Amino acid sequence: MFFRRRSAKPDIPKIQADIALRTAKIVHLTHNDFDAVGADAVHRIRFKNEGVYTIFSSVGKFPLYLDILSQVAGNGDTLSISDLSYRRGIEQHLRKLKQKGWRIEWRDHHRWHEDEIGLVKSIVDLLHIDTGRCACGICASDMTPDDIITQEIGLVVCDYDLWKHQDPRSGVLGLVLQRHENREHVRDMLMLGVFDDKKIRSEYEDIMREMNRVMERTKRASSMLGKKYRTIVTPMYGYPSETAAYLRKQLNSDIEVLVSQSGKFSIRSVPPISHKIAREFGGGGHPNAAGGFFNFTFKDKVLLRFLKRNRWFDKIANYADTIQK
Ligand SMILES: [Mn+2]
Repeated sequence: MFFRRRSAKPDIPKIQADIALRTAKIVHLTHNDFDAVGADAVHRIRFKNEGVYTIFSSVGKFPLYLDILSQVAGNGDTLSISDLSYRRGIEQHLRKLKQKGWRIEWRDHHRWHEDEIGLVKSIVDLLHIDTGRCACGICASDMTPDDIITQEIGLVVCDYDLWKHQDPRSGVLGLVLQRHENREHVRDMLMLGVFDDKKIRSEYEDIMREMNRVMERTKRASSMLGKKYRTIVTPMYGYPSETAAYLRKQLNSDIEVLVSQSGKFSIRSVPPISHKIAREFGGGGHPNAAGGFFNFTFKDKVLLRFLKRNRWFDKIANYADTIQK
């Protein structure tokens, strides 16, 4: 299978019931990658007595989950948000959550505007943003500063999330967590201070084989565009981070844009301008890695699938060329 299985639609009534009937005192709403899984392990170590109910969310579904939560009474329990960044209009959900009796803590490492920080800070109980660390690292030093295991989890996750790649354990775990069904297993191992086992190994080897096929296929489909920057734009067949790194090495590009069938795209760049480019297309992120959204028509989708490119390819490459480093 070349196309990655799309995650199933969230079962909203079930999540609503789970939250309403929860015994856990902490609801942890987080992203769906390695950073989020590490942050969840930290939460579960810190709040082992209080109990943690976890929601792993894509960036796109974040407002939906806040909306679901804001319909349930908080009773003084804590909603802890991690590794998710500000979205326009999110303050309405936060206000409603406060009215419903939730304590809100938010830890993130994405880039926020000053006015966004001010706005959210005026509503939530705690907002901690640190762009120099991964979200898991922020949680570890905030929640369990004296715990040896969580400090090590933070180090391994930050090594991956901040693209340092010095610790061989981080590449393996980051990749294994591209399969969401591995999340609970890896998290439970992390909580024990275990970073490698038989299941993690065999998943890694299996994913490596699949990924090599995907990277070759992406390379064949890619277009080299741009004047100032060497910008590669290509359909996305999975593994965006690893594929972008592969394309950069193979084709000596400055910017890599991987576009999915829905119009969602993932961007990586050598010059620190990814977040600026993404912002132009309804997204955001970090200077060297970000994501956004093209408003695809039906024709755009057909062209992408069969011709491996459409009008948005030139649009984003041309826009990138207008940005200074
Ligand atoms: Mn992160």
